[in-house]
Amino acid sequence: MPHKGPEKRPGKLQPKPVQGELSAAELHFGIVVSRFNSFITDRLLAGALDAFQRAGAKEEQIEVVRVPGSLEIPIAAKKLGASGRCDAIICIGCVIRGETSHFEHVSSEVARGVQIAQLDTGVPMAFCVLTCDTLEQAIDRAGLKSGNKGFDAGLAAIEMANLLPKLAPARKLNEAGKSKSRTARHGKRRAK
Ligand code: INI
Repeated sequence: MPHKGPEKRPGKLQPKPVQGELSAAELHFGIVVSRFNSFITDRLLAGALDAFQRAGAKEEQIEVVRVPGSLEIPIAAKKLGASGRCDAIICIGCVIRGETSHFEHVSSEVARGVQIAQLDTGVPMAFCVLTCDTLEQAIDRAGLKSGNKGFDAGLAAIEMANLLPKLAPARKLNEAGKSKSRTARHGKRRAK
């Protein structure tokens, strides 16, 4: 699946952007799915799997982990990220506003937890936890009027899995075939 190219602007610098391809070849993905509101989360999971399949992934490249509710997603995602098995992880949940403030606690903590998990592990985590006022809003985002957010998260996970290795520290081979860090190459210039 090719990216839509950037608009060409004559007379301006056009550096080539660094970005991840939408190919799942040779990658391993984790999907952490909450069982709470499974009517919605199962549809989001199907959307994510559809994105992986279209990008060429096979079943053995995908690990699905089930947790009771959205609050349990961050710890499972962090453990899975730390396992070193996954190039990217998708976090799927659905929080629907009720009559108490529970909604606020669950939705803010899961977002914070997933962000911490991806920064701590360095494994990109696509955030697919719907936070909706009504069940209808959730249904719309799980395959109806507003598309399937699981599919979108699948594409984000594939793109990030391909992007992050390109952002690793620059290395250059010396005559002996050994890699030399960018700092070593530019150290002399910086020291002036
Ligand atoms: N979990 C959800 O995933 N969605 C919700 O809407 C929700 N509400 O509203 O309560 C919810 N609660 C459970 C929570 O995520 C934990 O599983 C539970 O508190 C046990 O730790």
